[in-house]
Amino acid sequence: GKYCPEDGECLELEEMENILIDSRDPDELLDVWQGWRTVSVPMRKDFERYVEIATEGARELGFADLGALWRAKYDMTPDEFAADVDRIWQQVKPLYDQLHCYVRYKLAERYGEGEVPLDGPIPAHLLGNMWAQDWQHIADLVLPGDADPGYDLTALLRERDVDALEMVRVGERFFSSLGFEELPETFWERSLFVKPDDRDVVCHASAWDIDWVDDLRLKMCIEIESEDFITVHHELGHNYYQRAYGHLDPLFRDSANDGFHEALGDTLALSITPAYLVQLGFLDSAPNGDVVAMQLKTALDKIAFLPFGLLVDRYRWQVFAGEISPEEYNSAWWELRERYQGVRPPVPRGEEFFDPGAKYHIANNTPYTRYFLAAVLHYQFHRALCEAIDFDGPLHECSIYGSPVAGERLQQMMGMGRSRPWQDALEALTGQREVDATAMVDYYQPLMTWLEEHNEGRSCGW
Ligand code: X8Z
Ligand code: ZN
Repeated sequence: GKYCPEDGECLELEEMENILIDSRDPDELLDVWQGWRTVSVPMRKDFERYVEIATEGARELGFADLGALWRAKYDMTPDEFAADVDRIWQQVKPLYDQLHCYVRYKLAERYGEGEVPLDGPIPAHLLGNMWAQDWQHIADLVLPGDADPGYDLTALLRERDVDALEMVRVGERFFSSLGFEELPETFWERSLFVKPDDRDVVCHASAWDIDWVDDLRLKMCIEIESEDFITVHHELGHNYYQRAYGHLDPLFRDSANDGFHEALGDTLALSITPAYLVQLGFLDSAPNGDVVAMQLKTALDKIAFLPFGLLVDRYRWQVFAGEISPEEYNSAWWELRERYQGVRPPVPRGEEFFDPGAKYHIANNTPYTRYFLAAVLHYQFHRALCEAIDFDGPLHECSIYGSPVAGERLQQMMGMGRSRPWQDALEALTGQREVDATAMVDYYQPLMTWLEEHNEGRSCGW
């Protein structure tokens, strides 16, 4: 999709995303926010038809609807799975509520209480991301003036002239340091790392296993910035997982559940600590950064994501079950956005629009609860690996870089593919049989204490 403003050149999604990242002019933000949502208007009818066909297909296979089919892939009943997701959300919701409260105050300081009322949901175009799904790009507005994280990864990458290829090489070296075999030569020949200027491509990052042998590839339009550095690790996680289960029967060539696939690379990325950046040569010495500032920065990415990760499929489950009818496709979407995320559309969005379709995974029929699971799971993996290597210190300082012991643990789990219930795979890695958000909660304890202090006496919620 492209957005062609009346008085200017057409914009692609990546350009509009960069405006949301850089601009602090509410009118400009609103323009691209609305502009991108023109691409999904024509999807509305097709989506309705897709739901009909999907329901027919799911019923033929013996499921109530496509949502039940999706939820049936977790070694428990669809209802048990939905309840388990709720349980996990309740574990992390206090973190989100505190972050939301703090960020809303900061945005009101910047844009005024007229634009950001202190008792309501936050206008979705002010959060630095097209879907308000992660807020890392408004860190400059949100971090207290005296809080210094000690370093800025985007600046470090640019200062060192690290290019897209080198970012992937650094990611590969991390896996190698854990004992994983290097990527095949064909990976480097056949992957796409940089947005080509002679043709249109789907830039949404993905990782491929073309021949189920070793033709692994990454497809991504890498920009030189910290978010994409993390995403490179995320995608490589998919590739190394694919390789680890490649020897199994075709039916088992997948992750334990889809959340595991999404969590693998993110687990490694948690080890991109200041100490690791020193080892990499990106920093001369570990900066004496402020822990809370550092955590606030990552929380704007990881904690802010949680309700979005949950609601995308809450929405589709209800659509597929017929609980949301085509006449309410858009209003129901915004009700869920408000209920879970506490955000609202900056302008009225009636049924002439189809805003859910402006999110890749909805247009692309890709389930999304996997990202919610992964958002919690990768902290649980990280905690287990840090215990396995006898790391002594706070979780946010632990890096598994260079540890074959951690690599061996990961390999054991990944090599099981989906040949066992996911609970067995989780147990092999962590000793636990349930998704447990206490690792994430413990990780952010310093930030949580600080947020509670700062929000004291404020009215939170929406
Ligand atoms: O789609 C992705 C990955 C590819 S599996 C880049 N993610 C979700 C998104 O972009 O919405 C990663 C985080 C959530
Ligand atoms: Zn992924």
